[in-house]
Amino acid sequence: MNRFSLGIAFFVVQFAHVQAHATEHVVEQKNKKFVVKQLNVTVGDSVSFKNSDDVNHNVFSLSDTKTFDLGSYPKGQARKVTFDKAGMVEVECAIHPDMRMEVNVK
Ligand SMILES: [Cu+2]
Repeated sequence: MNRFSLGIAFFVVQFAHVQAHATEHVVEQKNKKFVVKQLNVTVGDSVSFKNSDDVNHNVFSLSDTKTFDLGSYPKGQARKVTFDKAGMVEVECAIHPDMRMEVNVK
């Protein structure tokens, strides 16, 4: 094995390691609130936001760490976002301005 292929092999092993340990968290939206106010996750983890209310919710963030917009969706649906960078992410609902939570990515 030459130096180059050794480097590739090392990269693949590292990548597999990260993938194997990525966790999918679930945060429910219920009674017009995120059921968790603060969530600690590891870089590479994803969070699935599940709407358990009779009204539509939206999930978005304008944070520098992770900017996203999952759009609006009804009861029973869940949409997922992966956090690939460390930092604090404030998550909001565009329909209900009081709905907020923080994801702390470490
Ligand atoms: Cu909402």
